[in-house]
Amino acid sequence: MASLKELSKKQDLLSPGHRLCAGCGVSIVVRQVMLATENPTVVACATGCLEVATTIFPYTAWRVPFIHNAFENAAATISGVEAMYNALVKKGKIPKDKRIDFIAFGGDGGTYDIGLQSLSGALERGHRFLYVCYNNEAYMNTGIQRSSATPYGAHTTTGPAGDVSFGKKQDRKDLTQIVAAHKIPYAAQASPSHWNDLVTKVKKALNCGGPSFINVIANCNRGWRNDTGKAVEVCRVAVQTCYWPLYEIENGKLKINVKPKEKKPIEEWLKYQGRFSHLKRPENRHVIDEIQQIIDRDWERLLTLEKAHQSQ
Ligand SMILES: Cc1ncc(C[n+]2csc(CCOP(=O)(O)OP(=O)(O)O)c2C)c(N)n1
Ligand code: SF4
Repeated sequence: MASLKELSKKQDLLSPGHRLCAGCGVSIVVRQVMLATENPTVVACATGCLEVATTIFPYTAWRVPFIHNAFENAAATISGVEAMYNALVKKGKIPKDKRIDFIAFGGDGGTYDIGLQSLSGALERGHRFLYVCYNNEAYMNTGIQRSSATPYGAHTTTGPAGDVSFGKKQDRKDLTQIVAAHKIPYAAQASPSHWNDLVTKVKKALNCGGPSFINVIANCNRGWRNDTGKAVEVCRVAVQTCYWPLYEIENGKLKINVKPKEKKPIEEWLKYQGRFSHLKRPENRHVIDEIQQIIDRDWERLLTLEKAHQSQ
C-alpha cells in the first residue's frame, strides 16, 4: 500500500504543459499509473487523446521513453520492446539485474475495438507488460463517436439522441472479462477516485511476472458533458452505483475490492452527465430502468463469481 506522503515525493512522469482538456480524467489516471512505477519504464501509446495531446511535435510531456504507434497495435509494439529487452539481457548487453518495465496505454476505441487483436495476441504470447485502458467510453479524439465501451442509452455523435433515438442501443462490451479469459496472471478494474487501490493494482500488475491488464474508468468532460473539475467525483459515483465495480483477478481468483455499503441508484451517475440528459424526458424513463437492470444483473454476476472463486 502506497502512502500519499511517499507518492508526493515522486516525480510526475507525465509533466504539466500537455494539451489534454482542462478537467480531463485521463491525465489523472496516467499520473497515478506512472507514480506506481518503481523501475525505468518504456511506454507505448495508441492513437487517441492521450497520445495526440501529450506529444505535439517537437514537444513531449513524457519523462520516460515513449513510442507512438498506430491506433491498433500498442500491445504488439510494447511486446516487441519487451522481446528486444530479453534478447539484450541474454546477449549480456543489458545487465541481468537491470529491470525495465513496459506499459501500453490505449483508449477504449484503441483497446475494446481496433487494438483488440494485438492485445489478445500479446496476452496469449505471455509477454511481461501492463496494458492500461483509459476508458472514457467513446472515440473522443475524433469527435465523440460510439465505441463498444459506450454505455446503453448514452448520446454520441454517431448514435445521437433525439426524436427517433434514445442514444446507444447496445450494452457495453465486458472487456475485463474477455481479457481475463486469456488466463493471464493479473487483470483488474480501477478508478482514479480510489487512488490507493489503483496504485496498488499497478504495482501488482508490474510485478506479476507476465501480461497484465487494468481497465480504468476515465471521465472525458467533453464527451460526457460533465462540469470541469468533477473528474474524480464522477468516477467515484461510478463505483458507488456499481456502474464501475473495482475488482481484480489474480491468478484466476476474482476479488471485489470495493463493495459500497449502500449501492446508489444509477440516476446518481447519470445526473452528472449531459450525454444522458435526454433520459430525463418521460418517454425515455424505460431506458433508465433498463440501465439499472443491466447494472444490477452485472453486479450480482460479479458477486456470484467472487463467491465461486473464493470457495475454489
Ligand atoms: C486505423 C485507424 N482508424 C481510425 C483512426 C482515426 N482515429 C484517431 S484517434 C481516434 C479515436 C480514438 O479513440 P479512443 O481510442 O477511445 O481514445 P480517445 O480519443 O477517447 O482518447 C480515431 C478514430 C486512426 N488513427 N487509425
Ligand atoms: S476530449 Fe475528452 S478525453 Fe480528450 S482531452 Fe478532452 S476531456 Fe480528455
